[in-house]
Amino acid sequence: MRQLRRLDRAPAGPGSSGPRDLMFSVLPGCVRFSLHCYARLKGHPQAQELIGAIAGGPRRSLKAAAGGQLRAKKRRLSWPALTCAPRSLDFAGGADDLQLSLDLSNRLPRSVLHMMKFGIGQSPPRFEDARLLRGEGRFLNDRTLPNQAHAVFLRSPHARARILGIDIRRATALPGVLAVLTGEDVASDRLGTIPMTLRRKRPDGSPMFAPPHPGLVRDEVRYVGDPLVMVVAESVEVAKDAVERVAVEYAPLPSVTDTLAALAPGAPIVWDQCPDNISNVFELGDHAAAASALAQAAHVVRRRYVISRVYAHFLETRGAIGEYDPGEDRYTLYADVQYPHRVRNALASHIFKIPESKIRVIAGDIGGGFGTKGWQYVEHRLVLWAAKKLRRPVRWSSDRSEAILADEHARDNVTDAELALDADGRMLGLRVCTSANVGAYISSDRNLLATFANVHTLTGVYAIPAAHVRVTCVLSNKHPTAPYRGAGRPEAIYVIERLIDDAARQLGFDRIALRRANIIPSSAMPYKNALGANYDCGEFADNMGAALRLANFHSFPERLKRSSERNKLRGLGIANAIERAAAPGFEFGEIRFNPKGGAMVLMGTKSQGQGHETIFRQIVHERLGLDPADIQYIDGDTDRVAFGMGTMGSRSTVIGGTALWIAADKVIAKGKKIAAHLLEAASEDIVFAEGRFGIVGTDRAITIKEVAQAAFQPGKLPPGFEGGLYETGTFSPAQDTFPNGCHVCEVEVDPETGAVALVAYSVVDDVGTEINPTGLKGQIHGGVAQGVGQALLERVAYDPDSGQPVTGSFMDYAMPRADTTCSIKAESRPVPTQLNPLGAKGAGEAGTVGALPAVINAVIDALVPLGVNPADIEMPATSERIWAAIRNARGR
Ligand code: MCN
Repeated sequence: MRQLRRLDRAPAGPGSSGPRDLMFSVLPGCVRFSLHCYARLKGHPQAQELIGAIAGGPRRSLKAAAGGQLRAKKRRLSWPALTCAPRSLDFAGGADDLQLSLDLSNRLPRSVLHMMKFGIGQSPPRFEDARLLRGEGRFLNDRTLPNQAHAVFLRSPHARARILGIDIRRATALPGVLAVLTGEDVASDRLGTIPMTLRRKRPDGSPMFAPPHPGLVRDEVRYVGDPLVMVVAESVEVAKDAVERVAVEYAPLPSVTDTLAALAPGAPIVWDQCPDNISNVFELGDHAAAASALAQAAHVVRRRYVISRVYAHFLETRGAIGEYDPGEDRYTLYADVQYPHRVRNALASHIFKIPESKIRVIAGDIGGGFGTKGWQYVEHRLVLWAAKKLRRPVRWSSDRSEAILADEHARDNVTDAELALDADGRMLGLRVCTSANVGAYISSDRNLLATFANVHTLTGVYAIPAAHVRVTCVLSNKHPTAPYRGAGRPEAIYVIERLIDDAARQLGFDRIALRRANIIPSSAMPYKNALGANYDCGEFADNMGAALRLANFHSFPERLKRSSERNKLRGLGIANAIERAAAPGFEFGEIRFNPKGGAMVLMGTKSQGQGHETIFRQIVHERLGLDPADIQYIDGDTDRVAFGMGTMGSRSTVIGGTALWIAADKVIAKGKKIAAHLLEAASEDIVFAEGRFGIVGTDRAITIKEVAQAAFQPGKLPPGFEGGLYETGTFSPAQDTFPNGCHVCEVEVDPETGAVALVAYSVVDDVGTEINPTGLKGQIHGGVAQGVGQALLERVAYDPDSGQPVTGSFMDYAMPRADTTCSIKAESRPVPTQLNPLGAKGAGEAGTVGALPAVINAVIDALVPLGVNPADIEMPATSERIWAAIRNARGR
C-alpha cells in the first residue's frame, strides 16, 4: 500500500490565482496510496478544476467546492500522473475549507513518488510559513498580558561620565507612573550578575579583568546607551514622559572608542581598575613553530586587516515581558531569546539566586536572532524584578532607534597577519595578532566568544604546518560585543583568504594555483590543523573546482572586456570557507505520543526563522514514517520542554536532529515489543520500516499509529509492561563538524563614483547531508546577504572625540537591500560526516563565513589594475572609500 498525502499548502496571497505550493508525502513500500487534500478554497475559483485534475474525473461530490487551481511545480509532481480513478472519495469542511480525501488504487511511477517524499533531503514548503504569512505568528509584540505595565529605560547620553546625582522626584510624581527604579534599588535588592567561567589572564599574568553589567549603573556610565534608570508606568507614553523628567547630574570624562587608540599609552581609561584597557589575552597554536617558519621562509607576507563593528538588525526588535505569580512565588519571562533554558538557568542561579523551578521562560516566534539574542541582557532580569515589586506584568519593547543603544554589537577587530611561504609558494606558517574591541562590559563568557571560540580555522582549508594566534581583548567606551552570525568564523576566513590574494599579488603567483598548491587533499582526512581543529571530512579542492565552474570562471575575461567597454571595472573574488559548527554540548528532543496515536515533538532548540518546525518533522517522518500533519511541534518553553541548550553556532540540525533521532530509536525499540505482543510474534522477529512494524518474512504488519494507540490501553499490552509511548534523546557530539565551501563573487565598480554593484555570486557548499535543500539554500542566501552587507555597507561608527554613535538610524547605518545583492547561485556538494547518524554538518552561518573575503577580494581585484593599493580597501567598501582609493592611485 502506498500512501500519498497532501499535507498543507502555503496560503495564496491577495491577487494570487491559487494555491502556490502543494506538498505530499509518500510512504513507500505500500501497494495503494491515498491522497488527502486540505485546501483553503476562498478566493480560488478554480478549485474544482484542481480537484478534478487530481481525481481524474469525478466531480460529482465536489459541487460545494469552489476555488483552487492546480499548478504543478517544476520539481514536484507531474499532475497528469495522478489521473487515475479513485476508489473512494469524500470531503468535509466548511465554506472556506475543504478536506478532500481520495483513496486511489496504484499507480504513480516510483520517480514521482520519490519526488513527493517528505523525509530527509526533500524540500516541502515550511510548515511555519502558512501561519507566519497569515499574520498568525506569536511574536513578543503579539502578546499582551492582562493589567500589564510598561517599562522605558533612561540610557546614558555620555560615552563616559561620573554620575553625581539622580533626581527622580518629578518623574515619580507624574500621574500613571508606577515605579522609578535606579542602580541603588538594584544594589539594595542584591540582584546578582553572571559569573565568568573562562579563566583568562592579562599580559602581566594577573587574572582577567571582566566587569559585568549590574543591570542599572549607579556610579559611572561607560558607553552611550548604558542603562541607569527604569521607569514603569501605565503606558509607554507616560513612561517616556517620565524618563524625560529624571534629572541626572553627570560629570563627563574622556572616552575612547577606537581599538588601537584604547591600547595607546596615555589613552582614556574605561575602568580605573584596568589602566591599560586590556581585559585579557587569548593564545592558541605553537608560537615557536610559527616564529621559526617565518624566520626561515623564502617569503613573508605581512598585512593589517580591519573588521568593522556591525550589529544584528533583527526584523523584530528585542523585548521582554516579566510576570510574577505570588501564589506560586514564580516568575515567567516572555522574551525573544535563543536559549530559553539557559536564560532560566542564568536568571535563577545567578541573578535571583532561586531554584530554577521558580522561573519559566517562554519564547514564541522570533523575528531573527543571528546569535545576538542571547541570555544576559539586563532587561530580562529587570522586567521580572519590577513585576514582582509591582505585582503586575511589566513589558519592555525596544523600538528601532533604541535598538542600537540597547543591543550588543559584534565583530570589531584589527588584525596583523603574517604568512610564511617557500620559494615555490608552499605555505609554511601563519602568525596572527588580533586586537578585539569588546566594549565596556563583559557580562558573561558569551561576550568574549567571538574572540576565541572560532579562531581555530584561521588556517582555512590549507595545509599550513605551523600557526599561532594571539587575541588581545580591549575595553573601550562602546557597547559590549556578542556573537553575530559566524562569531569569529567570518573574521578568521577573511584573514586567510585576503592574505592569500595579497601573497599571490606580492609574489607573482596565480591566486587559484596558490590555493590549489596548499589546499588539504581529501586523502589527508581526517586532518588536524595547526590550531587544533580536527577536520573529519571534506573535498576542498573539488569544491573550489565546482564553484569556479558554477561561476563560469573560464569566461571571466570576456565579461571583464564587456564591462570595460562600458567604462566599468570588473573584479572576481574567491574565498574557500571552512568553519567549526555544532560544537560539543547537549541538545534535547522528545517524541511524545498521545492515546490517539498522534505525536508531539518537543525540542530544546529555538527557531528564530531557520525553519525548525519543518526539518524536525522531516527527521521524525524519515525515522518513524509518521504523517507530518499528525505531529505537533513545540519549542521555546522551559515548562513544556525538559531541557535545552538552544540555537546558536549552527548546531540545531546536527545536535537537535540527532537527539530526535535517538528518541525515535527508543520509540522503535519499545514499539517492537508492543507490536510483537499485538501480532503474537517474538519481538526479535519484528522489523520496523516506513512507519510499520511487521513480522519478518510475512505481510503481517501494523502501523506505528496503531502501536502508539495500543501503548495507552493496558489490555493490549503484555502483563506488567510499562504503558505510554514518550521517549527522549539527549546528545552531544564528540567534536565539531566542519562545513566548508567555496564562494566566487563578481563585482562591477564605477571608476567615476566608486559605486560597487554585485553582479554574480556563486557558492558551492558542503554541509553534509542536506535535510531540506530549499531551507538550506535560504540559509546560504541569507548568510551571504549578511556578509555582503558588512563587506559593502554596514558599520557602527562612533565619533572619536565624544564617543557618540553616529549611525543611530537607517539614514546613517546602511542596511543591505534587495538591490545590494544579486541572484545567488548555490550548489551543494555534500560529503556526509560520520560524526552523527544524520551525516549532517551545520549550515546556518556558512553563507556569511565566505562572503566577507569573497566580496572584498572581488572589489580589490577590480581596482588593482588602476594601481589602487589593496591596503586602502577595507570593509565596508563604500563608494566613498573606493572613490578616495582610486583618486589616491591616480595621484590626485
Ligand atoms: N540545514 C539543512 N541541512 C543541514 C544543515 C542545515 O537543510 N545539514 C538547513 C535547515 O533548514 C535548518 C537550517 O539549515 O533549519 C539551519 O540549520 P543549522 O545549521 O543547524 O543552524 P541552526 O538551526 O542552529 O541555526 C543557527 C544559525 C545561526 S548560528 C545564526 S546566527 C543564524 C542562522 O542560523 N541566525 C538566523 N540562520 C538564521 N536564519 C534566520 N532566518 N534567522 C536567524 O536569526
